[in-house]
Amino acid sequence: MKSLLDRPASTAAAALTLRRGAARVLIDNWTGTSTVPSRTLYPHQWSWDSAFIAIGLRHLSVRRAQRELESLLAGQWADGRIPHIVFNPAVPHDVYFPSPDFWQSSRAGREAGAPATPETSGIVQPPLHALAAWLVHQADPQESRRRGFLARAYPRLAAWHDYLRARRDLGGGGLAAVVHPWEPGMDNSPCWDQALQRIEPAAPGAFQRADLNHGHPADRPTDLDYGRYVRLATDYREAGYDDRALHHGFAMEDPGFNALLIVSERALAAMARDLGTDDAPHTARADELTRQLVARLWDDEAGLFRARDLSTDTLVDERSVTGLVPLVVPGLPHDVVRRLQDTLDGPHFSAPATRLVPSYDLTGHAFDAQRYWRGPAWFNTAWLIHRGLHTHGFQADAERLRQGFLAEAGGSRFAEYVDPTTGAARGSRHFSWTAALALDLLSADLEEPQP
Ligand code: 9WN
Repeated sequence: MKSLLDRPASTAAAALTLRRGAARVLIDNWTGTSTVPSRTLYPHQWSWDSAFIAIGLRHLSVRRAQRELESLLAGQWADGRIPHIVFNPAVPHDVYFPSPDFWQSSRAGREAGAPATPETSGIVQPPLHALAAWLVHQADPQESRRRGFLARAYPRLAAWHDYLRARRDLGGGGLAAVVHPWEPGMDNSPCWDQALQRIEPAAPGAFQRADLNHGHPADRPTDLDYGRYVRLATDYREAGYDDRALHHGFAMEDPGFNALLIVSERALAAMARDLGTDDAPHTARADELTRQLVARLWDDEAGLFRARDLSTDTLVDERSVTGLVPLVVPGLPHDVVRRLQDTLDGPHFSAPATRLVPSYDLTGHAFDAQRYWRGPAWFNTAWLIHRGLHTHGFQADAERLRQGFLAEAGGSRFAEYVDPTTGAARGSRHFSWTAALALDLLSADLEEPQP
């Protein structure tokens, strides 16, 4: 275990510069109660962003990291769901679409348990929160106990997982389904293309995009994608966000989403042990979810996990980084782990100009080096894969990815993502999770037991 100070002076100086830059981003993007993903493109609080951000913030301020998660939990619904956006009431409605007047959570979601305030969206994002809360706790267990952080967070996070189990097991095999392409966090991945073709888009005049005021059209989802996103969200809203009342037009078992559910279920087990309550139900659920993940989504021929389209009950024939994210799950069968590692190093994901992992198959028919989740390489998925490599003992690969991540995060001014064919920074800069996860990887050799 080396500390920053044990390293050669030039490396230590570079690390300090990077650390300062990352801290600056998180300070600038802090609103007083939480962190916006980007000051321009995303001016509210996002669910899985906040989990990634808290993981990095704990290295700057444990109190602030706790606050980040607690602000998000203030938007939790009584049915347990953690909404994908918690809106800042001070931000004008025309700055981000869809805004609170589209989701109408406090009115349309009242029966399902939406809070009266704050206003939120009605859909969810990947359940990384329990892992984030556990890592924040571990950063300073004494401070956490003094503030009762775990004792307050644990029942809320357990209720969140209960929601996913009770309302989102749409395939009946135990895995959680996502019902909107924004839910897996990889909005316009080619994995959703076929299923989205069955969705009648909302009329173009029925909504006004705000993302193109800041993002380049070549980087963003298309208008047709947005028409379908709006249609699906409108149908959900009109059903009162009640998963029992609506036959979801889009329903997928996503490997990345379920992998994060598993690591978070293990984190709940660790929290339960720490709090002196029964951890066995969480461990049993994590084990069962891991079995179902492999049984329902593993494609042995392709060497990665696939999304399952529940409308057709078939695996989606696309290779996406979401199919590699399950590497983060401890307790995967050994041969699955080895195949994932081979796939990472193979022609579909080994990019010429970045050590990060492209979001979609480099050789795939829909590959687009610039367009969001259709090719660009993202820092959050790289962090998850780094954690997976580390978990399964591939230390040399993990270290290579960590070094690449840190160099590219600093070199890109903490970009949202990079073009995997040129290495060029794309999307917004000073992006919060890029900065937060850089901070975490800078500290990675100073820690950390697995939950
Ligand atoms: C819709 C905030 C979010 C991320 C998602 C990313 C993008 C939103 C958008 O930005 O999605 O939720 O407007 O494009 O796809 O992963 O959480 O950073």
